Amino acid sequence: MNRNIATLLVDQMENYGIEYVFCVPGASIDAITTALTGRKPKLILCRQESGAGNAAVAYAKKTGKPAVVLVTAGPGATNLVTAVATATLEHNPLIAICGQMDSKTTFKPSHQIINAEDLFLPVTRYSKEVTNPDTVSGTWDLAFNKAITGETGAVHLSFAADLLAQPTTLIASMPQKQPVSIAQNEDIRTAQELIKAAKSPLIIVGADAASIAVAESLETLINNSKIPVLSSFEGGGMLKPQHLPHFMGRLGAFQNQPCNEIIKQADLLIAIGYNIAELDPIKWNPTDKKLIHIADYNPVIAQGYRPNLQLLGNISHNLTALADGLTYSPSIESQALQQQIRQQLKQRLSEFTPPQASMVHPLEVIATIQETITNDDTLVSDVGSHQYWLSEHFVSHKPRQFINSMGFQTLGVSIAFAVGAAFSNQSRNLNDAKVYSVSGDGGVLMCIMELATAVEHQLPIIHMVWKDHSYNLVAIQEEHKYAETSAVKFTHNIDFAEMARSFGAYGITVTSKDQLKSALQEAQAQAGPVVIDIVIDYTDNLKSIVE
Ligand SMILES: Cc1ncc(C[n+]2csc(CCOP(=O)(O)OP(=O)(O)O)c2C)c(N)n1
Ligand SMILES: [Mg+2]
Repeated sequence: MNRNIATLLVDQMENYGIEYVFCVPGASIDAITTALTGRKPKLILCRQESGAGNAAVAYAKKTGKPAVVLVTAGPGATNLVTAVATATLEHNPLIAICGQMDSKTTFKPSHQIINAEDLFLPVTRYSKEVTNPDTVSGTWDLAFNKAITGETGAVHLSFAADLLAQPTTLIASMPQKQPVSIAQNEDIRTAQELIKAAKSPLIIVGADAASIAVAESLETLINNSKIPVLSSFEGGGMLKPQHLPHFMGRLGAFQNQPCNEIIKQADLLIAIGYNIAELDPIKWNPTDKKLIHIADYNPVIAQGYRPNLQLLGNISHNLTALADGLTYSPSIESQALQQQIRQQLKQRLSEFTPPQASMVHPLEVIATIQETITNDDTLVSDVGSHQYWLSEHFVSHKPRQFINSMGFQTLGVSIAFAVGAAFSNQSRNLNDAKVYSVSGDGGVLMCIMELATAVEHQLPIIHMVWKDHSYNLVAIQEEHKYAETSAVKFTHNIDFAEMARSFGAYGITVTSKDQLKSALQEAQAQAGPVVIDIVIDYTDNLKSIVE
């Protein structure tokens, strides 16, 4: 086949180390799918653009690297918008490539036309329809660098079908070395002085810090300072087991967590890689306490987040510098409070209303997952009440072991996230790693199509549907606000195990904790995906999550 602009684009992907192209095809991009044949980036055929997009989001959450999501013009592009917005708000790098209709027909009310550049503008770091062959490589370079630097996020490029088909002799560019910035020594010293002057400092770790490199430097900082640590929903897994005495749990969205007391008493907050989209800082810092911001970018300044000092640049490097030579211990009162909170965190794992007959309590599911999961495995959560249970109670010692969508809080990500996570394991040769995944009975139907992708690739995904016949997270908030609910109940029972079998996956139904234990063993023995339909008892949700 003749070399054309589509080939040039695939050369760009290959030069930049793109491993996966998650795709739903269409005539406007068939030149690219054709050009991908036999090339390094693996094309993964998905079943809906949101699924393709969310698989790429999960790949980025797991690896810190962008994948390409490739979709067709018009409805392909509009279907992709939510996943792209999720990536951008949650700071996950992603390259969205859309087809466009032939240039002679664009921007008239013609077949499948949409102005994709404008469509993606508010949900990306960069959005461009490329119209000139000479600018293909340069625009790719620019877009890719925007996706991977600073706050990181999604970028969008679209190409008209006739441009993609155009013959070319142009050569693809190579990635350039990125500048690495670090905080000034003077600022590091000021941060050390602020810590030494504090009685009860508190570290809050956010999603942007969740990497192995940062976890290692955080370990040194905690060794040298014994400062207690809280994490956001996406910033977990950062402490080793020996540092658990300093782990105060995760920030809940409803200010009812054991950690709230230590937040109240803190006189210095150290926010490390905190993405304010996860939980508005006004919820944990309404009185604007002393704050140190440690991240790779300047924060948006607003009530609750007015840093007295910013340590900008490479987080891991700056934390190591901060820990260097620092000897500090929080006040006796602060240490006593740490112990008290640890006690409460432990206690609440066993203090719950026993489940009704033929039902399982969320904490029983979490305890069973906790017993089963190994270090290289991933746990994915969808959005809903199950997400709060998992985020607040599942303990992990590996960054990004637990992934979920908390910034955009996109319902219906789980199975696509599980697919993306499973491919990220393949690319890192983690061939025995399983992906455990949880959704509600609402969200699962927003991503079930990607179970077909998981079956086709025989991905080792164990997906648990927590069936309560409602959109529970909405229901409990309505109950709290109005003492009644509306628009949240499902009246028809869906047999998710049977549904899984019809996809070619393995299906199991579970109505007790013991059954779940053996179901997980049975599931582990399968080569491909498994769906476990769990009848869940949500009696404790209102009390545990909201009140
Ligand atoms: C795309 C999208 N639509 C709607 C919502 C609002 N929402 C958040 S949680 C939720 C209910 C989830 O129900 P389910 O999946 O059954 O989980 P459960 O809360 O019952 O555990 C809804 C509708 C959202 N966050 N995202
Ligand atoms: Mg539900």
